Amino acid sequence: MAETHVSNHWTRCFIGLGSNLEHPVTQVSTALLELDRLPQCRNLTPSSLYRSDPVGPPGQPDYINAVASLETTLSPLDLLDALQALEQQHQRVRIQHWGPRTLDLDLLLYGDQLINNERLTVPHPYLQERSFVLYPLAEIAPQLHIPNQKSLAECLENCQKGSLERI
Ligand code: A4P
Ligand code: MG
Repeated sequence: MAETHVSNHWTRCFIGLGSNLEHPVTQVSTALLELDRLPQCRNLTPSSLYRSDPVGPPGQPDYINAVASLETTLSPLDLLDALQALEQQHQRVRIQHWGPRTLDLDLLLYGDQLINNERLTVPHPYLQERSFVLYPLAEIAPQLHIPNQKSLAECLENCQKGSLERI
């Protein structure tokens, strides 16, 4: 029988959650519970929920966002598969880039790793310019080191809070 390699190394990851369709507060709250139950994942730490104006195509509803950290033994691509399966469970339909969605799960950081392949760019490319990511991140990990980028504190200084409000 072929030997299956199961890593026992735990890596701390950060995941961004966003929704602006079909009861966004419920979508994000439910997704946090589902992340907490993912196999090979432990120690979920969620931020508060935040509301903000949409970035991207105008005329779409406000967004609810949150960030969560967790530790995982899943590889980055296996974790992405798990996140995309959860998006599918929330009946996400991809119609328009940056358009409205029931649930968007972005892998913001995977330990200190820099990843750039056709399915995954980590750190997430817009991390440092999005208040709806930076403020919840600062809430759960104020000392966070973002590989290859400025410190979280510096990113926050350069990023307008805009319409973002904690709910
Ligand atoms: N992909 C590459 N890197 C990653 C990563 N680090 N995490 C690939 C997750 N996925 C990653 O994603 C398209 C492909 O990106 C995936 O198949 C994956 O292989 P998608 O979620 O289907 O497409 P998208 O969401 O339309 O595009 P994108 O670039 O992910 O959009 P964003 O950056 O997620 O932005 N305004 C507010 N206020 N709040 C929001 O949450 N979100 C968006 C979407 C726009 N405006 C918003 C918000
Ligand atoms: Mg996305």
